[in-house]
Amino acid sequence: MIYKKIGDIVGTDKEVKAQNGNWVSRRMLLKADGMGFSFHETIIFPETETHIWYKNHLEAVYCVAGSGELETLNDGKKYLLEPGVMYALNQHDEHLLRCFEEMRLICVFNPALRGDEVHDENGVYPAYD
Ligand code: 9YT
Repeated sequence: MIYKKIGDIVGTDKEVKAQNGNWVSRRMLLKADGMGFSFHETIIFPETETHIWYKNHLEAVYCVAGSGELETLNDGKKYLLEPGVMYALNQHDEHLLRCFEEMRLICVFNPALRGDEVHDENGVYPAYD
């Protein structure tokens, strides 16, 4: 049984900050936990735009607070992000994530992240598996 509180993560090496300052990710379950996925709380800061392209991962995201917009780059479609919305990047969709009001997102990655990943210049996390 694994039991954690967000306060156990904040301020540790499992709280990872984006190099561009756009987000902070609190990684509550990681590869080492052996669940087959990782589970994060991500805070996205207002008035930011982040280029993301998870070529090596699938990600599902559930918005619990704040507001923003996701634009998929292959077709220019825009999706409103607000509490109660879930999106899944089932086709490794390259996108822009814009934040209007600070967002609190619950994110799941398959395969699980190792824990130290930050986006490269193309918004990609490396494949360690
Ligand atoms: C929504 C999203 O992918 N934001 C970037 C951070 C990522 N969720 C993470 O590493 O937790």
